[in-house]
Amino acid sequence: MAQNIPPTDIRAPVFAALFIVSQLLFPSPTRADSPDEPASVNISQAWIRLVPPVARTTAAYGTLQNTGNSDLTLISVSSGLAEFTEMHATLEDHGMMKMRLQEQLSLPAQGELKFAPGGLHIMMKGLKQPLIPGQKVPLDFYFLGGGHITQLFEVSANGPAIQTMP
Ligand SMILES: [Cu+2]
Repeated sequence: MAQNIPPTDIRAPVFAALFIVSQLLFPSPTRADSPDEPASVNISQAWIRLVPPVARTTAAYGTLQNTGNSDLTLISVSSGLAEFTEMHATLEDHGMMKMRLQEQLSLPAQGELKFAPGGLHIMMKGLKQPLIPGQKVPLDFYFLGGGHITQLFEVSANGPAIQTMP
C-alpha cells in the first residue's frame, strides 16, 4: 500500500529534516557569546586574601555583574598565580562549614554573582609565590559558549574598605 501515500506525506518529513540540518549548519546569530568576544561582565570588589608566605592556599572574592541581555554560565576561573583555581560554595553540614566544588555557576542577564567570605569563593591552590599586599593578580573567567573576561584582583588582608561597611 506504500505506493498510495500522497506526495505531500512524503515531503513533510523531508522538509523537516532539511530545516533541522540548516539549523545545525547555520546556528541562529542571536546566540549568546562567540569564542572571540569578551563576555558582557563587570567585576567589582575584586580581591585575594593575603595569607602568610608559608600558606599554599588562598581565596579570591568579587562581584560579577552581567550587563548583557543573555544568561551566562561561568564554567571556570584560572590564574597564573596558582596551580589550581576552583569555584567553591561554603555549606553548613551538622554545624561544620564545608566547601563544595562548583562545576558551573549561572550569571543571569542583568543579574549578579557574588563571591564573598563565608559563601561562594574562588579557591586558589598551590600558590607559586608568596603574596604581597597590594599586588594585582589577573584572573581569567570563562563562560559557556566561549566568552571570557580578565580582571585584576588586589591582594589584601581584609578586602576593599567598602567590604566592611554595614
Ligand atoms: Cu574553598
